[in-house]
Amino acid sequence: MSAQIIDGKAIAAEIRSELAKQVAELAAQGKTPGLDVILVGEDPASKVYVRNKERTSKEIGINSTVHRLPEETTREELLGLIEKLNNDPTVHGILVQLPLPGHLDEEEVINTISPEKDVDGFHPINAGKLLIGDDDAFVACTPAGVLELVKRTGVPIQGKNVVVVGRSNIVGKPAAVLFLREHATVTVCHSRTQDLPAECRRADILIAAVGRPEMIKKEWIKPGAIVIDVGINRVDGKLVGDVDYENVKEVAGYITPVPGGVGPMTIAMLLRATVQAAARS
Ligand code: NAP
Ligand code: LUD
Repeated sequence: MSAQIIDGKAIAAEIRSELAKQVAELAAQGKTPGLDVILVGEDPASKVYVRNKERTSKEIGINSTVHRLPEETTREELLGLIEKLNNDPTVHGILVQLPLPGHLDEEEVINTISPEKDVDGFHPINAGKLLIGDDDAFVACTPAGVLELVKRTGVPIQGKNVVVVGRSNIVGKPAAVLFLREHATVTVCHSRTQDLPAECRRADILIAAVGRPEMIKKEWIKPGAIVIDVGINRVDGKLVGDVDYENVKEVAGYITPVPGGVGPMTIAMLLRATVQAAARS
């Protein structure tokens, strides 16, 4: 038996069309959602992602502005732009695409974004609110997308073993907290984990966010498990995930492809957060 493929691209499109209706309602009240994205430098992957964010925002009626700044942008220029957007009532969401060039301090930049406009959910106020269970928080878009994909399988999460491989602040850690909130039993693995295959084999829901091409093997998968592949790795000009997809899909119950899985959901969740921010304003 072969796994059911979770079509993130189609689910993201469905969510966007629901959001388009909400955007129209907000626009009728004079509250057209505004999303400003800041891209510093020329990272090729970042350019693709930002272009997708701009295009999908516009498609559903969000007022999207991309600020494309040169690599040599100074700290003062970047923080100045963020302050300006913080004070602009037509801007509901602010996102600074990561990674930033090395001379800019990501933590300082994120801390400068007003928490009420931090649609990425990266500001310590939002990360902290997620941790303590405050529902007002903006939740990091990639983990929010992962949860949405799992929910749409219809498989109950409560009581299940969720194993998250990776503990970054933008994916692994918030994913673990989100699934804990759904009453799963959560294990977080990382580069010092002693027996990663054994930990993975206990997973009813396995979330891979490592950044190592096809690292997660068929033998590590509990038959019937839900496998969510967050990884995006470029190998010989091709995109591959952290999961050995062709083999793992023979054992898993559900699996996300790369591309067409989590990536489009990250953007859909960003648009959802922007609509939320505008509705609250
Ligand atoms: P990251 O900050 O580099 O974190 C990687 C994590 O994996 C770290 O916690 C690291 O452990 C762990 N790790 C590394 N090698 C390992 C190994 N051999 N065994 C077990 N754990 C290991 O990466 P990230 O930002 O979370 O991103 C992870 C992947 O997701 C990347 O491929 C990225 O491109 C992709 N991504 C996709 C989306 C999307 O929308 N689809 C969004 C964000 C990221 P330590 O903490 O011990 O170092
Ligand atoms: N920084 C993100 N940096 C990187 N994939 C994304 C992403 C769309 N501040 C901030 O947007 O949320 C963020 N906020 N991130 N990411 C990764 C991360 C950030 C990654 C992939 C995609 C956003 C996406 O659309 C497509 C897919 O998987 O199907 C493929 C796109 C392609 O490269 O062809």
